[in-house]
Amino acid sequence: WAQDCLVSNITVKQDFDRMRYQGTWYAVAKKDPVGLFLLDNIVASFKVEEDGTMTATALGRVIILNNWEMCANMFGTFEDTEDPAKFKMKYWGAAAYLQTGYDDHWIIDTDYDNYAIHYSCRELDVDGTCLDGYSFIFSRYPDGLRPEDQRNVTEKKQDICFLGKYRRVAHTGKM
Ligand code: ODT
Repeated sequence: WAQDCLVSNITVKQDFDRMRYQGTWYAVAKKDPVGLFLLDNIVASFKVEEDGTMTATALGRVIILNNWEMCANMFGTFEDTEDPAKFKMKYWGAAAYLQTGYDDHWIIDTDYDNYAIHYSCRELDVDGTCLDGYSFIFSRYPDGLRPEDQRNVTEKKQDICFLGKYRRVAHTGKM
């Protein structure tokens, strides 16, 4: 079995349930995109609004402009697609100098109660692989994944062709 790393072949969570996904998720690992933005102490909180739209806020330490370090307060709304686990995320910051954007937002896998694997490819290469993308490994607990979830998460990192490209995201509690 040879892995082709085509973005179009990446599988996502079956029957994704946005209601169960709500609440707080701690980023414990991240594969950065080109022009990385969120550094560490990244906490995302998802919510389903009354009309069914999924929204989220994210806090995290960022470096903006010339080494200005600060805590970013970010907002996102998620547009549905025909796949319940694939969204388009429109995002912006509480302050104008923070990053704005419109990214793919795929939930590769989650058990809702412990771990989640997020994926976003920003730029496709001519061969259909991902030229620039990022991914978050989320845990319901700030100190990391449960040992019993680690094997599955490693498998999924490989499935999305990002294995070996993650760094640990620290939660120092100092923000
Ligand atoms: O950090 C980077 O280098 C790229 C990521 C920038 C997107 C941050 C926008 C967050 C908007 C609020 C939504 C929170 C949901 C977070 C879930 C996964 C990460 C996009």
